[in-house]
Amino acid sequence: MFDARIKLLAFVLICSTLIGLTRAQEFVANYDESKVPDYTLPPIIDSQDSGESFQTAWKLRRKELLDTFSQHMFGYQPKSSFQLKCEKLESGPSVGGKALRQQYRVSLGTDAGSQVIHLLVFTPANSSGPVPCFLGLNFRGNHTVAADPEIVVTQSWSPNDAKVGATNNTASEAGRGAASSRWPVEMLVDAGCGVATAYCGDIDPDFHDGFNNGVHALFPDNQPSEAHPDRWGTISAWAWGLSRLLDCIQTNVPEVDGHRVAVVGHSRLGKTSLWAGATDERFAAVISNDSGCGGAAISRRAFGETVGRINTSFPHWFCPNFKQYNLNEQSLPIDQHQLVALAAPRPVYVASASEDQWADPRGEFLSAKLAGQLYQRLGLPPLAMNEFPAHANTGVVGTVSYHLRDGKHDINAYDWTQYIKFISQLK
Ligand code: GTR
Repeated sequence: MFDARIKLLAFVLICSTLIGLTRAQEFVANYDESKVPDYTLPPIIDSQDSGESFQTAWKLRRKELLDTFSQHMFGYQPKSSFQLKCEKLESGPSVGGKALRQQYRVSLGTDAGSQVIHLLVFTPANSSGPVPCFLGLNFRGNHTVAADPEIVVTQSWSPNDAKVGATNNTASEAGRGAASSRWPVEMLVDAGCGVATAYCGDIDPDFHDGFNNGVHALFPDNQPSEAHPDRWGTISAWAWGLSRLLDCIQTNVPEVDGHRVAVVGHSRLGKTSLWAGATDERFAAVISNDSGCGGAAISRRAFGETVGRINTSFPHWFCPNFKQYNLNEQSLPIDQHQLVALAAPRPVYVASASEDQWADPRGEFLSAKLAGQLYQRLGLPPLAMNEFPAHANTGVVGTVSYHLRDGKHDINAYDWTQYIKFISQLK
């Protein structure tokens, strides 16, 4: 009897140590370049053609890559129909009269339910015609983007965050303007650009509830499950939401040139902007800021945040199929240079920050560089930078753009200054 108990105890101890070791392995981030594993990247394209036939080959390959990214990583977006209504809630002067502020209510509906996204748009007050515009999601609600008291405080589920005065999963007035350093509206309108944004949580709340809430609820047939491990996770849902915002902008916002909208995002929302740009070619340009693992960083480098870690911390971001690649990046049928390449032939921007090792700046740079080789074969300029920059605040702005900003994981005036140069190439 005593012996059996000891055996059982030993068994339990061994099992928990093994589980613990596996977890620990997942959670220890490598920051040592010499420990990056050897890897072989899947090609962006195999075709040896040139000229017109290469353009055709890329169109076909693009479809194939989109399908593989959908199936193994982000999850397929719904194919069934839905209704969309875009109503203007209000408009007025903002930023001391320099900007026109507009707020729209974007209502989505299916037989299964409805969902409302609030869209906030700033355009220069004195523009003589439609302007190029940045469109990106924000982390904590439109009211955090600028201190303007007219901006609607989000009613959607909010993560508790003292910095923006959100408690009991509810946003509050205290958050007004809390993220304004990330959204330099005055600088953007002064440069002749528009900027449009919506709260990501209006589209899909950023927590794992088994894919029942947010826009997931509108499409029960497209819900990720054991039977359907290739259906949209939250990042794919956010990207789909960005396309719905573009629907609204293109049809209802004459101050914005709907053919010069650059999709932009920071961090998890930078992963989202890359996927939105890949799935929706109406976005005229694509910008990912510090997007890291699951964004622009090469997964096979397993530097900083890894596939296993991201799938453990954020089990709802990607489709269930992506979990097969936890601690198994070398088996991925895709890698992130191909995601950056999915923007081609449209201008694409990858940006990193020097202290943001978690997001693997060098891996982000490599993706931009490799994607640039595809652009070159399409007859466009490649990334005009061969090596990872030796110093921060170095970059190139062109069809394929990259910069390494000095400092932390963030999006700030330095980044936006480059994005203004970048968007100005859209004609
Ligand atoms: C981190 C996550 C990153 C990045 C970041 C963010 O916790 O590990 O992948 O997305 O959040 O969105 O700020």
